[in-house]
Amino acid sequence: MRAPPDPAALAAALRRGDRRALARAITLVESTRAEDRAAAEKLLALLPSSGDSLRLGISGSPGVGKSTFIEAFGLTAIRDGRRVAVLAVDPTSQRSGGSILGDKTRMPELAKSDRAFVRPSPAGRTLGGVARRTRETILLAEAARFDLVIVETVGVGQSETAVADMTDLFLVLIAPGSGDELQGIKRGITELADLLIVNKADGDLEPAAKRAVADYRHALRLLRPRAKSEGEMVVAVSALKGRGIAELWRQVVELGAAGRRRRPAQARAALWQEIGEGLLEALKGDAHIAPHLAAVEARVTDGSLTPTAAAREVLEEFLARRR
Ligand SMILES: Nc1nc2c(ncn2[C@@H]2O[C@H](COP(=O)(O)OP(=O)(O)OP(=O)(O)O)[C@@H](O)[C@H]2O)c(=O)[nH]1
Ligand SMILES: [Mg+2]
Repeated sequence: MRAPPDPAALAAALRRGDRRALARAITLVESTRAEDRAAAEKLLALLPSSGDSLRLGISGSPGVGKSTFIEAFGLTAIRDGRRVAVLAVDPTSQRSGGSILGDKTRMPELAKSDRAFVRPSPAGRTLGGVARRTRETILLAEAARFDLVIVETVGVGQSETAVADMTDLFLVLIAPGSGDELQGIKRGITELADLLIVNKADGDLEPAAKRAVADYRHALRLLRPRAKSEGEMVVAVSALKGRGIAELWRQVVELGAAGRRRRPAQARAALWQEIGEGLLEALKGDAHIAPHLAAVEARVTDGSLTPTAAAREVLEEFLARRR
C-alpha cells in the first residue's frame, strides 16, 4: 500500500502553482482510504484562503457545446491574465475513461496551456460525496493559484443545484432550434442560472438562436416581472466561432464580484450538509442498527409502519445507544 503524501510538502508545492502537485492533491481528496482522508484534511487545513478567485458553474444538456464553450471562454480568460482550472462533476454517469478523452479533445488549446488545468470527473459515487470532493478540489485549485475555477456539470437536477451552491455564478448553456427552448424554464433551471447562454448562434442556427434569446427574455419577464435587467440575463454566443465570448467574459467578471457575496452562506449550508451526511453515515454504519434498517424499510414500503414512526424508532434506538 502506498503511503499518503506529506501534507506540508504538498501544500508548499501547491502554493508554487505546481500542476502536478494539484493533480496529486485532488487524488488525495478523492480517496476514501482512512489514512488518505486524514492526510487530505491536514492538507486542507494548511492551505491559504482563496484570494481573488472567481468560481463559475456551467451546465447544459449533452451536446449543447459545454466543452467547446469552456475552451473558448477559458482561453479568453487566460489572455486576460487568469489561470484557469476546469473541474467536472458527473455523479450519475458511469462513463469514466471516455469522458477524459472526450473533454480533452474538445478543449485542445486549453488542455495544452500551462496556465490551465483540466480535471475530468471520476464517475460513480453519491451526490453528497461528489459535492464535498468538488468543494475541496476548488480550494486546492485556488491554493495552486488558479483564479478562475470552472465547475462543469453534465448531470441534471440535483447536481446542478449542488454546483450552483458552490460557485459565485452559475451559467446555463442552451442549444437553439431543439424545439424545446423553454424546457429549461419548466425545469426551474432559470432560478439557478445567473446567465442563460444560447450557444451555436452561427450559420443555419443563427435565426433560431435569436428566437431562443427573445423567447427566454420574454419568459423571464413573465416569471420575474419586478426584476429590471432580465434582458441582460440572456445572451447569444457562438463557442465554435468565438463570437460573443469576450463580451460575456467581461460580464461574468462583473457579476462574479457580486456573486462572491454568496460564499459565507454557501459555507454555512455546506457545514450543515456535512453534518447531516456524517450523521447518516454513522447511523448506517452502526453495528446494532444497520442490520435492522432493511426490515424497517420493508415495513414502511408495505405500509405497515408510517415513515414518521419508523424514523422515530430508528433514531431513538440510535441516540439511546450513544448516551
Ligand atoms: N455550430 C456550432 N456548433 C457548436 C458550437 N459549440 C459546439 N458545437 C458543436 O456541438 C457538438 C457538441 O459540442 P461539445 O462541446 O462536445 O458539447 P458538450 O456540451 O460538451 O457535450 P457533452 O460533453 O457530451 O455533454 C460538437 O460537434 C461541437 O462542434 C457552436 O457554437 N456552434
Ligand atoms: Mg463535453
